[in-house]
This record gives sequence, structure tokens and C-alpha cells, in this order.
Amino acid sequence: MKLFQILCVVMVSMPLVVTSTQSCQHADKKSGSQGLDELNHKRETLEQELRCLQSSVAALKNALVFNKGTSSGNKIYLTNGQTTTYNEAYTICAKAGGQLPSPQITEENEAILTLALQHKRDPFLGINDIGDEGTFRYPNGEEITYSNWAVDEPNDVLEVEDCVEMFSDGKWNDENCEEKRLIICEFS
Ligand SMILES: [Ca+2]
Ligand SMILES: [Ca+2]
Ligand SMILES: [Ca+2]
Repeated sequence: MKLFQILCVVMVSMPLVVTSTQSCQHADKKSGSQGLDELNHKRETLEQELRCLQSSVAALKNALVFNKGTSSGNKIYLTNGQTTTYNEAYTICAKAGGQLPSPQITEENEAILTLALQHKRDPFLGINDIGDEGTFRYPNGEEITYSNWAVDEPNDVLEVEDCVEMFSDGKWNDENCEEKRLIICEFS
């Protein structure tokens, strides 16, 4: 989890007040010698700061999920509760430092579903076959390695269904990208 992404999400999407009893302050131990000793000292200092940052990131992640999100592994799913087209949702998630949800395992699919059910709307996934009809890919261009299609899907009705929505049972349907669906973004 990139810290700036979390901070960005905190700032733009929720009225979350963060107070911290823990701060990642530089350990200002005096290095008395040069060379190897100094390098070791710097390494220890950096390791200490890294552990502190990791702890802060973990705390922030828990706070986000507690507030209104869901998670699976190191992925966090958040929504602003609005609906829009695929392209607009794609842009909104990218601007927030995330991407449209792209489940790669059942647990991730379930985490997205849980959030969607809370808002009683079907979301768009990032998976699509816009570039290559019939071949569904993640936003990074890689072919999907996991799928959860509903019966008889994907069916590319009227040859305009190149985006993917998630139904309220967690199953997937290819759908027209111009339809409006719940915006869920994935952060990792
Ligand atoms: Ca097509
Ligand atoms: Ca299609
Ligand atoms: Ca369909």
C-alpha cells in the first residue's frame, strides 16, 4: 500500500479525523565515526523508520475499512456511493490513485460484493474486452486469470457489451460501458 494513496483517499473521500499517538520521528543517534559504522547507523535508522511507517500504514488501512470500505489481502475497496459510466469511473479511480476493482481470487470478489451490497447497487469491474472482443483483460492489459461469469455470460448482446458488472450474487455480466454503475475503486 502506497502511503500517499491512503492519505489521498482519506483526504478526498471521507470525513475522517486522524490523530496519532505515534509519530515516525528520526532517531537522532549521534554517529561518532565515519565509514562502515556510519553506514550501519544509517541503515538501522532507516529500518526503524520503515517499521514505524509500516505500522502507521496498517493502522490507516484498518481505519479506512472500519469507516466504510472492505478489504482482501492488501487490497482495499472503497466507493463514493455514486454511479456513472465505465470511462468516468475509470478516470475517477485513477485520479484517486487506485483503479477499478479487478478481482483475481474469490476472496477479492467477495470483498467487492460486500461493499456493493451495502450500497444496494451493481458496480463496474475494471475487467473489459474493449480492445479485443471476447478476450477479457485487467486494466493493465493482462488477460484475466479468474472469472465468475453468470450463466450464459459473457454474451456481448447487440455487440456492445465490452465492460463487466457484478450482480448482487457476485456473478459477472458483460454490459454496455455507457450504462451507469456504482463506482468502486481498488487501492493496493
Ligand atoms: Ca466489442
Ligand atoms: Ca464484448
Ligand atoms: Ca451480457
